[in-house]
Amino acid sequence: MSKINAEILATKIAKNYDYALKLKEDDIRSLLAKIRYLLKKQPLCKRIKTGTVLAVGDIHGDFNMLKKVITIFQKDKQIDHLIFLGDIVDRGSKSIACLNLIFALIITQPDRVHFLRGNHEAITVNSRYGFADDIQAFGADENLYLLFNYVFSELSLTLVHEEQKIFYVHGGIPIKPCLLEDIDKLPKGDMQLNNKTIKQLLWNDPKNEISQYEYSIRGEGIFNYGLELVEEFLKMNNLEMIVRAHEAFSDGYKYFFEKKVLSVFTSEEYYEYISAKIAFIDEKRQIKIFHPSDYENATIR
Ligand SMILES: [Mn+2]
Repeated sequence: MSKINAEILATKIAKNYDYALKLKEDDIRSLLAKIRYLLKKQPLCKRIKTGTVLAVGDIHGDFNMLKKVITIFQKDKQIDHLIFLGDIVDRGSKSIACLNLIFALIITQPDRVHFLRGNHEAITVNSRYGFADDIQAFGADENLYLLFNYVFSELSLTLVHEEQKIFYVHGGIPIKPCLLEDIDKLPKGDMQLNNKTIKQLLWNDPKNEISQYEYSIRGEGIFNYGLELVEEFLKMNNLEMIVRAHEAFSDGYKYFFEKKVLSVFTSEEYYEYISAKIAFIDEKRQIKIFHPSDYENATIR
């Protein structure tokens, strides 16, 4: 274990977000050791019983947007849970700082801050889209890069909010309908997304024009899912809705299947044509969707 106290470091970052930009390799290793310890105890399908949620889509290294989101979460006493739907790294300029900040929040408020795994939290993807280069530019070696990816492989894949009856996930549902208990039985530590179900939870997309499923142009083992498949999954798990991320719509969000699926996207740095959005969802599934700079004008959508 590192000599640096992760709790003290996390508290410092939670008070001054920009401190996440200044961490040394030993600081990062200390945060990672603590996070690894916390994640070991977490199931792959996390459950929360009640409380309001702020749902955040892909961040992709957009540190300024992440700071806006976290400022809202810290200020507004109405928000109980902050759920990151994955894809924190790659594409944008500050993947490492984004992770430092999110990890610090998890360490200081483990019951309120949730980080679900995205398809970019996998070594097969982040070796190619920026994160591996960021680690190299930071001056760290392969070992730190592997440690990050090991931690990613321990992240929860999904979260179920029992009162809202909402299933939170990065991509969506697998084509073979599964129970929440089946998700808990999936293997932890799958760094390369070798498991077919894990890959589909993180990669699949909803598509209005189909009812069951079809192959996706994204690649092998990835599918688009339709309304019938969604309804079957929701029914067998006593759920009402899916909230996911993974797709960059220009409005920053999109509903599918008469609002049974909501997609949100929260990164702008790499995507000039996108207006980032986050979603505030109360216990009764009333949803406000807004830009992180425009919280005052948040409206029900
Ligand atoms: Mn994605």
